[in-house]
Amino acid sequence: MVFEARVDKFVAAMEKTNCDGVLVTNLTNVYYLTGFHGTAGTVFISGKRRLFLTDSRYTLIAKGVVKGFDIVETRDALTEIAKIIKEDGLKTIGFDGEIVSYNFYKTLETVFADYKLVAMTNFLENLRMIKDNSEIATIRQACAISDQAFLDVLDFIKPNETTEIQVANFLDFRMRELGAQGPSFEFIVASGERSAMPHGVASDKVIRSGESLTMDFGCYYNHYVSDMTRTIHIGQTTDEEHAIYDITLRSNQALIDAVKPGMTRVDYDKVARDIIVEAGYGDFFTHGIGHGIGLDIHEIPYFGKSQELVEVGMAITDEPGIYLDGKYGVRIEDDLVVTEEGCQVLTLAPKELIVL
Ligand SMILES: [Mn+2]
Repeated sequence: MVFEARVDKFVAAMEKTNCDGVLVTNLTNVYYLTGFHGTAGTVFISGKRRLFLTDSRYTLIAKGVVKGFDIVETRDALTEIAKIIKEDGLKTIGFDGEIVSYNFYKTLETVFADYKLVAMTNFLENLRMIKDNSEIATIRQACAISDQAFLDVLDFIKPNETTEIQVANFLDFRMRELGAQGPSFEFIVASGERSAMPHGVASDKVIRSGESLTMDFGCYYNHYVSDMTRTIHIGQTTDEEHAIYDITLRSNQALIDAVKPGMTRVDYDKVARDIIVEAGYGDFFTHGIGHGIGLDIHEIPYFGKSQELVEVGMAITDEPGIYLDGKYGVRIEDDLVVTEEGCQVLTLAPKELIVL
């Protein structure tokens, strides 16, 4: 089964570290390892132990879902773990590195005072970065839901009437109707001058004829996200607007054409950025080209500076944009999965300039 295979990978990776036990408290990572979805779940894995700890609210759920672990009911998981492993002879314990609070760390130091503690930066995240076939199929379905919602919102928008928030709510509701669990982040719906803000979240502004409209949205489907952006125009368009759109689309497509395993992550950014720089708008593409997606809307890999490589099984975004302050902005974002041959595009909604 998929979760058992992940635990095996986890143990193999743990054996390459100097930790003889690892504590997992990030609930997304807990889900990845066990299939448990809830607000209280802690995993501890060592050579000898597979512990899953939760409180009484979740014991029944855990017994149904979590396989291959001893399920322990407690409201104080850390103390319970320390008690259980007392005689195991462990020396060094790793913990989920980047997401713990200072208070939590102080508690760790107290409860595990007899051990050396090691922050495991990106330990689980590195495993999560390469998606298996079932994960890719799930992300593909999340993207299909977003594609359909995009087509449907085109009929919903009434120029000079509909507000950005109404568009965001429509997208959210429509995706839920199509099987989504909910939105994967707070949608960016930015019209007119607001579209020059790369992250202009939906406001109560009315979308007017003659404006551009950027919609950056996505959903959770069976725990996995989609993340897509389309920019459309309402009513009259100018030649400049067409030109800016065309440059952004060429940048997005150039990257799709170039992606292959083994390219560096800095090149992944550069392929798309070069198109915009050569067109004279390099200063107006003010953010990174993309990020990993999966159980989280933003996860590794990130691009830009890293000489690390693009690998088969990564699910990543391709989202160039051009933002002209005081005028408008354009962003086109697709989700891709890296294959042996190159990549597959998971978001299939049309990208030619749509003018309503
Ligand atoms: Mn994105």
